[in-house]
Amino acid sequence: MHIFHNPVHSKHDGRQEMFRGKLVPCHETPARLEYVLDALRQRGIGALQAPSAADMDLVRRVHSPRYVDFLQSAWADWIALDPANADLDILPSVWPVRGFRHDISPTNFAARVGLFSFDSGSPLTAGTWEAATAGAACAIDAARAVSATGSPRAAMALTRPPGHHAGADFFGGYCFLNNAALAAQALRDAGAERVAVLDIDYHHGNGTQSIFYERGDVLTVSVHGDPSTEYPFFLGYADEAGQGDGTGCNLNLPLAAGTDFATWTQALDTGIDAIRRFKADAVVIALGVDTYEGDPISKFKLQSADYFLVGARLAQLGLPAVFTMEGGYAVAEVGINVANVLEGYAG
Ligand code: SP5
Ligand code: ZN
Repeated sequence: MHIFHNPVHSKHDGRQEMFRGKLVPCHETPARLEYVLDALRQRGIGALQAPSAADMDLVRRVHSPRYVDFLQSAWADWIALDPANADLDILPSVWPVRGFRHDISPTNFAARVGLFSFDSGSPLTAGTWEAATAGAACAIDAARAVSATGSPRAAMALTRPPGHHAGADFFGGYCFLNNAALAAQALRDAGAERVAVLDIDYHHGNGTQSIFYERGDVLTVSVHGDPSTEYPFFLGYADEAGQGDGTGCNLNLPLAAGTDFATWTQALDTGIDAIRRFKADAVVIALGVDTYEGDPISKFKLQSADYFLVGARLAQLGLPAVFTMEGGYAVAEVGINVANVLEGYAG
């Protein structure tokens, strides 16, 4: 398997995230990816390579140009507010909700941060743009690698920050550019007529769902913690089936907090069946390992050995596949669990 790893991921290194009135240390840290790289190297899994430059035209088709411009200049704009801001990360503190306008972009930078985000748990830092665009490049390169004739049938974008919570024009949930959506669009552009995104992170892939919600060419499937109690709370319910051309092309499989592997894997099989019925030509797997029993912010009960079986089940789809790296916060075990998925996948 070709693994495109982000060589500048550690430039995104948030100091703190807001949680219930307190600033707490970030869960989404550079160490997470280092553990995965170490595990893959130790076990001889995959061929690691750096990505080429990101195709910004593709990024600007999946995300809105004004959001991409916002992200690119955010740090400079933040410093322009006050040079002392260099020692602080950007966190939003005001948002346009129901009844507010979304069609304007206020001059005030702090307001614009709120226009393009949905939580205060996702610090935007000096190196976020560089890290996120290199991650987008990993996703696009991985998609193009599996699309090319005679090339590997599976590839991975091993990157952070993760992507599945990022929408066309918003960041949140530690995500800025939607790597899974970029991979799906790159697969479409390379000739796959129908693409499925299978999201197995603990949290609902709200960004990916919203990007493709009205499209019939991309099926989005997500298995996740029930949003009535679990983040991101405001999307991910079972009755969200897609709209317009996308009607019937979104499948949410929410599961109660506390779900174990036996029940989780039944939902995975339901998702896999839907992808088969959709007759997808290729699949993107948004791989979060925050389904692990030891994850500090999540509540499923998968054990490390279960991830071999997850990989094996995904391989049974028999489709060209792009894996993107999403969540997983039990830092030392993230490497073991991702390596187990890939080993199970390879058979
Ligand atoms: C990519 C991804 O997995 N994003 C998840 C974002 C979750 N953000 C909310 C985290 C809330 C942390 N709660 C800590 C509770 C500790 N008891
Ligand atoms: Zn997650």
